[in-house]
Amino acid sequence: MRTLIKDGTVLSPSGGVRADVLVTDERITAVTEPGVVETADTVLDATGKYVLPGGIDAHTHLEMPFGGTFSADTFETGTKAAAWGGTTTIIDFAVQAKGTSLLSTLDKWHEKADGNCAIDYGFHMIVSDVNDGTLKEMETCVGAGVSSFKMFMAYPGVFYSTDGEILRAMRKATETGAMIMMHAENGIAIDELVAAALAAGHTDPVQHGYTRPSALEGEATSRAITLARVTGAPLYVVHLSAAEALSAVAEARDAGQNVFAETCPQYLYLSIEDLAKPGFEGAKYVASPPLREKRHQADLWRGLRTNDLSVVSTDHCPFCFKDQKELGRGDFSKIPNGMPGVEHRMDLLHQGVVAGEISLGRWVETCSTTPARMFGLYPRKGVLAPGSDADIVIYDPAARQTLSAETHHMAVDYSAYEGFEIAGKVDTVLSRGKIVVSSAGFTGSTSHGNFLSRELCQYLN
Ligand code: DUC
Ligand code: ZN
Ligand code: ZN
Ligand code: ZN
Repeated sequence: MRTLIKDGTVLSPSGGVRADVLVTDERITAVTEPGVVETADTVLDATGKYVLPGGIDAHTHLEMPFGGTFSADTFETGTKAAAWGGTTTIIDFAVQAKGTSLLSTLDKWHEKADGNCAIDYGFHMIVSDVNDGTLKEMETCVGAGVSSFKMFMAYPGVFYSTDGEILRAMRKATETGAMIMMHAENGIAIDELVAAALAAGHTDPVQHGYTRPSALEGEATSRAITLARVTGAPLYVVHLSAAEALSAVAEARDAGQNVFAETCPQYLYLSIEDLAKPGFEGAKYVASPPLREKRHQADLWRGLRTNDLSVVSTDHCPFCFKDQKELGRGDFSKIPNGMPGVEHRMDLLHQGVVAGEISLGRWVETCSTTPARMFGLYPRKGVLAPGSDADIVIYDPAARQTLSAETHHMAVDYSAYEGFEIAGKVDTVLSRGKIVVSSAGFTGSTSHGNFLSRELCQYLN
């Protein structure tokens, strides 16, 4: 079965060229000058459109347990929504509960995901219980294709690890070549600020932002970088939101340390003003780290241009406004932490291209090529080249759309981007050669996605 995508502008980190892409079964078999291959079983005309490697969202939480509830998207609904938005790979987080093993956690996540994904998927592992057994199991995880481990400097009593525990896990990461991913917020200090706010009767959603100041993200990021330097471990700072944290990352990178960071669309486009919306509306925007003052946004865009921010992921972690965010009415600290976004990352970052914040090349690089290399999936994913999986997005920059909960495909009852006008829209999506989204709608299947056993990060000095 051959599919020819002809007359489009093929994008890569170095920009765009007019080219045709030939797909044979699940792989790309040729990228040629226009017209070289004359016909195929299916011919897709991409005139006036971009042809790019499918998006890779390296940070999602599907069916994630949180305080007695679960994030609202299942692997089925979440991966379908991702496909609608031009994302053809996700890396989701398996969550170790305290007192359980990493390998039983991994089994559990395979049970949830296997056979239920519309696109290919991998896992990171959240380590919340550092002990000799866990450290040993990290090696087995790496062998099983789970080569990155998230730790938390926030949430004391739940996911939090002490500096000593982080140090031990980092040593193991150095030994195995695995990546340590860090939620860098000073949770000990934050918990004091939260308790003080509640004691003073401050219960509204905006308090979530006030009690998690950007300085405490900067402090934790610097500390994580220091621990990584002492141990030699590669470090990837997840969901970076604050200028102070970005400065720390930039300084470490300038010094040649293996430190990387991602940001998320919500930190580029939304702010604490959304958290401060009247009534309980702000609960829709509760995520950690919190939405910041607008002044941080220009720094984050600059970080994307300079590669101090290498990746854009969504931290997709949706909770319904009506029945889940409600848990925190009257106590902001009980609002489930997370926002929906897996469907809109490619569109929102394309807006950054339209606005002149980033180039077309950086759009593809931060949303596909770099996540593939960062997490050991390249060149199978993240590039349109012979031999690569035919995960391909045809994107129409001339189309227009308005984001809304009425039309999105995520299983959540609100949109964080309600009413946003977007220049550009996904036209057609192929996952391993199969057309899964087109003008005919979703034509994939939720048993199509394969588990991706990942190699190590491909950027280490
Ligand atoms: N961190 C995440 O990465 N996702 C959801 C909540 C959190 O604290
Ligand atoms: Zn986090
Ligand atoms: Zn997350
Ligand atoms: Zn719901």
